[in-house]
Amino acid sequence: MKSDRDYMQLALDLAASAKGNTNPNPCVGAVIVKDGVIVGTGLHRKAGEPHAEVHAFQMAGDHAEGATLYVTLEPCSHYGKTPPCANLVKESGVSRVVVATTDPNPSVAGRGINLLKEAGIEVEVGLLEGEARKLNERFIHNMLSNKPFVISKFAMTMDGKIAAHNGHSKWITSEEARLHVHKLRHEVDGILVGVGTVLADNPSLTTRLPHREGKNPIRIILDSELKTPLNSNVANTVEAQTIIVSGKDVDANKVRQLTEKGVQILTVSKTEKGLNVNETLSELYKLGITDVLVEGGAEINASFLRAGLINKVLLFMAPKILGGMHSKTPFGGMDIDHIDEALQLEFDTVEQIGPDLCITAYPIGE
Ligand code: AOF
Ligand code: ZN
Repeated sequence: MKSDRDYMQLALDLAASAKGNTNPNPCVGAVIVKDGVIVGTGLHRKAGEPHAEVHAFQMAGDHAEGATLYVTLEPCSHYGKTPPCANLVKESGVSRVVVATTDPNPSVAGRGINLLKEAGIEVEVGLLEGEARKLNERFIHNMLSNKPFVISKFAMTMDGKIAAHNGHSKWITSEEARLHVHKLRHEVDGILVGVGTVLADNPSLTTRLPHREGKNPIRIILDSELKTPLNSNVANTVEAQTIIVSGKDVDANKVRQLTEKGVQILTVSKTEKGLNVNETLSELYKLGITDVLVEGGAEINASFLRAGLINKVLLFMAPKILGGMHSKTPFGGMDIDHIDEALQLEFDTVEQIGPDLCITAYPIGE
């Protein structure tokens, strides 16, 4: 006999299978069970398409009468691109609804659950809530902050170096670890680097997966003075879109030349430390970018650290020791006097990828 937990786990697995495809929407899965038999399953595949519940009820048909619905996110109560799922649930005849977590969308935020309860349906909230919230960490952050979810990613040696003193860095981590990063690029809306990285490495910042076509994130270059070369890979927008974030007082001619190449220029205010990263994120969110992989360099990493804008850290650690006082480390910025001023995080997962470790951590309080 399967338990509530098993069915909710199935709903979560269904939801997770669309990870990276549903932006800006959350990943949601639904399972309908009648007398121990799964009569309907569904997931939200893509923004604009039907919600998870719609697919599940379509499959279940009349079998939904008296059944239990397991759904990973509170059924919606609003008219978005699609009509409210709560109405569908009420009309379906299910007698019990098990919800993993509430919907942080201000247009829903508990209203979906209330509608069901008012209709006399038994509703339970909180089963596998931790997993459900983690699956939609990006969506939850978007709804609460109106900013993209920021993942700070870096690769370093065991002694914390990202390059030799002369900048040589190819490669610190293994091919397996680098492939993992490409899978991640496929899942995010944006990938962000500073112009220093463009000038030093001329990266293409595209998704390269061996056996399937990857989705390219939008390339975002923080470049206060518009130094990105016209012949750089990121200025070639045939493969992927590029947004250059600059100050407001830049050369109009360069703006025109880059724009002609298809690059979008976003101007933001400056602080004494460079471009205003907080404003940058708000503007990127307005452009529909819901998450951003920040891939350095050290000063860009430091500006996100200083502004308290890192939501998740992804560290790839190679079993190598480089040594040296002048080899680069992942975060630049000002020297700090006291260890208590460090950003406090908690480790979440550790995974071995080829010879390397991939460690994820969240700032405490996130
Ligand atoms: C659900 N089930 O499968 C999803 C939900 O524009 P729309 O109509 O697609 O609405 C998007 C919002 O609906 C999204 O922001 C979130 O609040 C909720 N997503 N709700 O009941 C689903 N994907
Ligand atoms: Zn819905």
